[in-house]
Amino acid sequence: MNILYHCTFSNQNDFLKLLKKKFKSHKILTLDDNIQFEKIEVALVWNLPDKILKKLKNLKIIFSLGAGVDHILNLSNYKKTPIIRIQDQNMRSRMLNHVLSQILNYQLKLNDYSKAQAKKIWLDERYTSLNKELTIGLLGLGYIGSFVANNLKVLGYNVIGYKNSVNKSNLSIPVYYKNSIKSFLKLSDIVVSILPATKQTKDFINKSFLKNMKKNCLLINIGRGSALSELDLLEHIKKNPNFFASLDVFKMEPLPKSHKFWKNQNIIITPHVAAITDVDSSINYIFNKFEQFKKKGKMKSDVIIKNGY
Ligand code: OXD
Repeated sequence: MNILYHCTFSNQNDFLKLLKKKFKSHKILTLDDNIQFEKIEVALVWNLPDKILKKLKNLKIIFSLGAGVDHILNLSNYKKTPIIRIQDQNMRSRMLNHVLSQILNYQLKLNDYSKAQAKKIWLDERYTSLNKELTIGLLGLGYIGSFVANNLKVLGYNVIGYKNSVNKSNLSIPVYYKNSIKSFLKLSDIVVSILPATKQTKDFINKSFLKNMKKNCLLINIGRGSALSELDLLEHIKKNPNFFASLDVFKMEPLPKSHKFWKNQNIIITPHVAAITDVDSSINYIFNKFEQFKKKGKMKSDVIIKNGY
């Protein structure tokens, strides 16, 4: 089978080498090859150009090389081809580690000591909260969010969740729905957003959302940058000096050098690395799904296209 691979990860070449090994009885092609686009039935992609998608007239299935699928759904030539995204245990373990690192950095006030170290100051001790004294509110309780929630609970944090859709969840935490966002925010000392990029989540974290959060609070955004109104956040921090944010995703990536976030003392920036795609396990995941697809000749999307995630 002819498979197109296109990916903008920094380790895209290592990924390709391992893919070729795993799919040795198939042809893995990249845009550097001389491709007959109409022969491509399967595409493995991260940031595929729209003009290339347009040429794939016989595409039967698209694999997203990350957890998110907005990079596919946003293409104007996307015509409802089934999408399979990576749901990988290693990816969500990494996401949990990232969230935990940001919670602990805030909880233990580690930034105060780093700043003091730069000035050779031996700081007085700082009072720090115990896990059981903190409530972590999670926005987005899908494959990754539910795992993060369950594991934070095991560590003794109070964990609550917020979901827009009222459907079954196998979570052992209190879940707030739809209009109960104010109650959810009122309780949360730390809010973690794992929201996907959809029409409904656009600027969901805006002025009124921020106003309903506690004044001493940490916002962690590891979902999508489109869910946060960046200007509203900057305004909010100006008025609330004990409000902090840890941001891994942005409206524009890479974050432009001129962006005000870079110099804001209350904001920690990481460059969309909270849950990098694990090469070995994700290739195994894709391969297993591909084998199922090959057997049946078709496959149902594991993304609800109309919801956008
Ligand atoms: C993502 C990812 O979807 O990094 O953002 O997998």
